[in-house]
Parts: sequence; C-alpha cells; structure tokens
Amino acid sequence: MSVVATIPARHKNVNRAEVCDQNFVEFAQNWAGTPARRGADDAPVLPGSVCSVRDFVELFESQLVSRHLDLMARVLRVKNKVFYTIGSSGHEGNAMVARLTRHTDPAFLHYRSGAFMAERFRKLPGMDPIMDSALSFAASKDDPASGGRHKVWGSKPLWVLPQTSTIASHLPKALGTAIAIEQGKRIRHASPIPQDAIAICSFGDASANHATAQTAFNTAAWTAYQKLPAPVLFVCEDNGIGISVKTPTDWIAASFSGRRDLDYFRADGLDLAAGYEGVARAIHHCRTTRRPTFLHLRTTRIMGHAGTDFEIEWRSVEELMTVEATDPLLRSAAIALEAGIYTKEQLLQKYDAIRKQCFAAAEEADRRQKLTDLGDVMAPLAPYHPNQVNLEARRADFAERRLAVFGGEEKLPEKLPPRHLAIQINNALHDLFCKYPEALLFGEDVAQKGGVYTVTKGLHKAFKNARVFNTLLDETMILGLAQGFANLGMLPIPEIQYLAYFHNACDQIRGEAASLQFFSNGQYRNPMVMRIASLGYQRGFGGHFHNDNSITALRDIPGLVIGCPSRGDDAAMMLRTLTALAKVDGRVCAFLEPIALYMTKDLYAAGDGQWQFAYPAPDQALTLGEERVYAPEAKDLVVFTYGNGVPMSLRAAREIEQAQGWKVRVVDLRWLLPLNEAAIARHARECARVLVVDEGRRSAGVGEGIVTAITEAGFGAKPLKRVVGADTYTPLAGAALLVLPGDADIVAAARTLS
Ligand SMILES: Cc1ncc(C[n+]2csc(CCOP(=O)(O)OP(=O)(O)O)c2C)c(N)n1
Ligand SMILES: [Mg+2]
Repeated sequence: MSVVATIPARHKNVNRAEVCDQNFVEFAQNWAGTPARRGADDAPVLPGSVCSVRDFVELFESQLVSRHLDLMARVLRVKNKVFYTIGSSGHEGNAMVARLTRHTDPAFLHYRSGAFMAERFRKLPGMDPIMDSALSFAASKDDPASGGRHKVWGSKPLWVLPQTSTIASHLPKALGTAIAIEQGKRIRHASPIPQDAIAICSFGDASANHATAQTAFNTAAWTAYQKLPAPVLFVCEDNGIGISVKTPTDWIAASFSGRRDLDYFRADGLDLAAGYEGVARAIHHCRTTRRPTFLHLRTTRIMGHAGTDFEIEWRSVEELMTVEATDPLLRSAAIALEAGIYTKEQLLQKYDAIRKQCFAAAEEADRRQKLTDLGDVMAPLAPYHPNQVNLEARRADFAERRLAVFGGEEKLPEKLPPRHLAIQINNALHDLFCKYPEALLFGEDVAQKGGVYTVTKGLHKAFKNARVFNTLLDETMILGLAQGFANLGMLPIPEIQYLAYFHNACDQIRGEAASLQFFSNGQYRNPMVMRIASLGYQRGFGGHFHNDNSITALRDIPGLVIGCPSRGDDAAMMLRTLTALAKVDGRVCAFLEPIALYMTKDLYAAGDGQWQFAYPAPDQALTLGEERVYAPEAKDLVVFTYGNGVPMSLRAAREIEQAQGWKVRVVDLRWLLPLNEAAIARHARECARVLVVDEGRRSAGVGEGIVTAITEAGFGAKPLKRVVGADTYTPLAGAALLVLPGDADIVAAARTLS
C-alpha cells in the first residue's frame, strides 16, 4: 500500500483553503494537553517569553482576522464577489512587526500583510480592518485604500503607503523615506512624523534577490558605511519559496547575516511566543541606532501562491501536508490552549465568530458601489488646478533671498544680457531654491562639479550639502530617494545624467511614483521634478547612450507631465510651472533638457547670438500646454516641433520661404505630455500645410501624437509630412546625423507638400 493511500481523503482535497480551515478546527478539537492557569495580562504568555498575555491575545486575534479574510476571499472569488486571492496565510507572524512599531512609522508592505494591517489598525481608535479589507477585496469604490483601483494594503491615517504588484520596487522608496526622516532634520523641514520614526519595508525571500531590492540593501549599507543614518527596517518574510521556485536552503541567512552595515536579526514568525523577542530587538535596534536593519522573519506559505495556484498539481500531498503542519495559526492555537487563554470551545467560538464577521463584511462590501465611470477611475491620476498652479508658478515673494544668493540687485539674472539654455536653467534652479526651502537637488556629480554639463554649478556652494548632494551611481536609487523625500513633504529635484539612464530606472517612475496618487485614491502623493539631460545632436560625440531620443518610454506613463524646452527663457518659466504643478497638484514631472542646446548661442550664423534669451523675472511662468509660436501670422505652412527641432525648423523656415515663397509658422510645443491637442488642431486649421519635425523615432516619438491630434480634429486631409528620427540606435561620430532629422530634411519635406 502506498503512503498516499494512507492519507485521509480530506487531505487530498484540491482546495487547500478547506484543508487548512479543517486542520485548525480539528487541531482545536483534538487538543489533549493540560492548560496552565491563565496569567495576568502583563505576565509572559508562556514561561520565558517576552510576549505578554495581552500582546498574545491581540496578536492572535489579528492573525485570525487575516486568516479568515483569506478564506473568505477564496470562497467569494468563485462567486465573483472578490477579485484578489493572494493571501497572507503562513505569514501572520508579521503582526508582531506591526505591534512593536508605531502607526507613524511609514510602512511599505509585502502583499502578505493582512495580519500586519489588522494589528496596525489597533493603533488608532474607531478603525475596522475587516470592513476596510473587505471593501478592498471587492474592488468597491468605498475601499479606503485605493477607492477600488487595486487590492492594496494601504491607509492614510496609518501611514501605510499602498504598493503595486511589482515585487521589490518599493524597497528604494522605503529606504528613501528612511533617509528623508533624517534629511528633514538637516534642512529643518516640518516633518509630518516624529523625528525618531523608522521606515518599515517587507518583502519575500525570492524578491530579496531582485536588482531593485539589492540596490536598496546596497545603498542602505553605503549610507551606514559613511556613518550616515538610514533608519530602515527591512523585513524579509522567508517562506522558502517564490511561486514555485524554492529558495536554496538558508540562502537568506547566508546572503544577509554577514553583510557589512546591514544589521541582521532573525525571528521565528511561526511562533508568537518565541518570535516576539527577535522582532522587538530588531525594531529597537533600528529605532535607536538609526542603522539599516534586516529582520529575517521565518514564515511559511499556506494555501498556495494565490487562489489560482493549485499546488496539488505540482507538489506532492506529503509535501503539502508537511508545509501545512507548520501553519503558525496551529501554533498560536496551541499557545492559547496551553496558556489557558481559551478553552477549546472558546477558541472555536472565536474562530467562527471572526469567520462570520469576515463573510458579513464581504457581503456588505459586495453591495457597495463599484467604479462605474471612467472619470471616477481617472480622477486621482492627474489632478490639475490651473488657477492655483498659475498663481503658484508666478509667486515671487522671495526677493530678499534671491538678492543674497545672486549677490545684489545688479547681479539679478533678469538684469543681465541674454544667455544660453544651461545658464538660464542654472539661474532658474537658484531661484527655485530660494523660493522653496524644502527643495533638494541630487544625482550623479551634481554637487561640487555642478553636473556633467555644469548646469547645477554654484548650487552646492550657495545651498550647501544638506540640499544639494551627490548620490551613489544608481538611477533606481536616485528616483527611490526622490519618492522618499516627497513622501515626507519635501520637493525633490533629482537629476538623471542622460535619458538612456532614465530607461535604466524607468520602473521607479512608471510603476511607482506616477502611480501613487492613482492607487491611493489621491491620499498620498510624491511630487517631484525630475531633470534629465536628453536627446541627440551632440555633434557625433558619445554614441547612442549620450544621444538617446527615446521619449515614448516617458510619454506612455499615465499622469506624468513632460516639458522639453528649446531655449533658456522658456526653460526658466517651465521649471516654475513644473514645480508649481508638483506643489499644488502633487504631480510627477519630467523635464527633458536638450543637451545639444545647453551651450547653443547662435541660430542662423556663427556669432549671431540669436539663440540666447533674456532671463524672465521670477513672476513669469507658462501655463501647462502653452506653446510658443514663431510667425503666428504665417498660414502657408505650419511646422510642429520641440527641442532641437525648434532652431532647425526656424532655419529651415527661412529657406522654405525663399524656395517656395511660403510664409512658415513654427510651433514649439514645449509640453510633450499631455500634448495640447486643441492648440495643435487650431494651428493645423489655420495653415494650408503641415510638417511635423520630431527628433524622436519614426515608430515611437511625439509625432504620432501630433498627427493623430490633427487627424482626429478633421484636418488629416491637408498636405502633411513627418520629418522624424529613424528607428535605430544612434551611431557615433558623423553617422549620427544620418539617423536624426536635419535642416535639409525639413526643407526637402516641405518641397513635397507643394
Ligand atoms: C518584478 C516582478 N517580477 C515578477 C513578478 C511575479 N511574481 C509575483 S510574486 C512572485 C514571487 C515572489 O516570491 P517571494 O518574494 O518569495 O514572496 P512570497 O510570494 O513567497 O511571499 C513573482 C515571481 C512580480 N510581481 N514582479
Ligand atoms: Mg517566498
């Protein structure tokens, strides 16, 4: 007779949720130990434990809430009343982390955090973890975390910032938030949380290997190595598996226990009585030493990866039974019975009462409103209050500070002759630093050197280390830091050295920063102005990675704002608008600075100085979407363009006028996301022919958006042509110009429109 044949039929059940549920009930019914006399509330729950009876009772209840939410989700998923079944079963020990931290310690949580949440809900009166979770499972509009947009663990009052499904992506911003707690003290920023707060960040054992996780560990250690504080508590919930791939035995301990400047603690998350001390030690260490702390929490995974994971199809019943025997709720039940906290009957009654509460909440949640309107879905994605933004962008109540920074009335940049783009961006940044004491500028080489192109020169000297600083060489972490500073109300202005290296870290903006307002239903925001040295035409220098013209990767990020100036005065005014958008509406903004125009002074001929412009006084700004029009009276041809395309098109316009006799209007769009479709349509309507000059790529640039706007407005029948970059990487030296549009290409394209 095989071993399997001796296994009772109920253990072969495909539905492991039912098996685990019955295991608990049977365990309680069959328990044959002798209960101790229940101790006082403050007494150890078991002899020698630092977990008191009171601690245990509440922790166990949080565990039960979490478990029954999981079980409920599995049952109601089939009835289409629940839309998410990744559970927390086996991880309920994380309730200890919640109990031993504060609700003002920002938490960035693993998706198996049901018990952590139930426990954290105790920290404020009048909150109901069961109903809130049920609303979230049901994707109800009333879900307090995301308003029905995703099943996330999140809460505004409890400082749980909702996380997306991308594993490990939250580690950089968790570390960023920890560093921000300390940074806030340095710049005397009024922090929304106490000065001794710590940031908590949990994740799975498989996720610990991810590059995005590793950069956070590395940066945390890099920070501590320099004796700088980084009070982050990394909690690795080690269940030994990631979906179906086992983590090598002891890999997490082997990999992290000896890591320099990442202080390693371990605790048994399967046993509240035994594990509490380790968790408490790790948290105390993190809070008091302000050092990055790694808590290795032993967990297990009960009921598969998610409801759709029928483990029995790929694991043996024996193996499943072995795992299920480690269920931390069985251990908690044993403690409760042994410690005389509940009789068997009381325990089963409690178990059942919480089950009923969860189902009742789920049924109620199912009756609540869903998101049924696209406007509602999108409302928190990209808030925009134009009047307030315009007012804020033009607010110039910092005259005294700028006098000190620029060195006197006669040295104010608006009193000086016209200058090129790099200088005017530099002046604008100085002004913004005067205007916003909470502004921080950081990135690679930005401090003493002033950036690769000296655009940030002088800022470090004027505003010192606490506000202008070099980071380590890691774009993911630069953007993680930005999110951290923003989470605590500062105004981050991160710099990415080249557009190609933004792509290296794109997920931090696409998956994380830009999605925060959406997934938190507008409750959390991480405003920032990300400056990126961008685009091509470096006279053949640098090859593709210093001439990257891929804008599409940014243009398809929901909610992002992209500005791209072609000249210094516009750049200054646009930066003011972008910072105002960040301040007023919490927007995540990208500012693409065309490298080739940084130092460009001339337009038509060497020495003409016609691409230098006067610095606009600080009360001048642009309205988002506002385009610049050259020769607005011209009607024979309109050229839509941006960035390097602007001076090229202006030169080409002269030739076209001479060759074709046409009057040419050139429109510098300036804002690449959102595109001002109404303005595009208006110019297309007013002019006889259309050219689109797009230095992005043929199949993925800005031009497709422009042509679509024209076509949808009904002007697609007009003679129209795109002059675009080729679908290729940019080569080195002179060959670069073969792949990018040039003046002559624009003139030639115009000829075909006659
Ligand atoms: C970046 C990324 N890659 C892949 C996935 C798909 N995925 C979701 S969970 C998971 C396994 C995670 O395992 P672990 O970190 O051990 O957490 P556990 O589920 O075991 O708690 C994978 C591969 C994802 N969500 N994000
Ligand atoms: Mg795992």
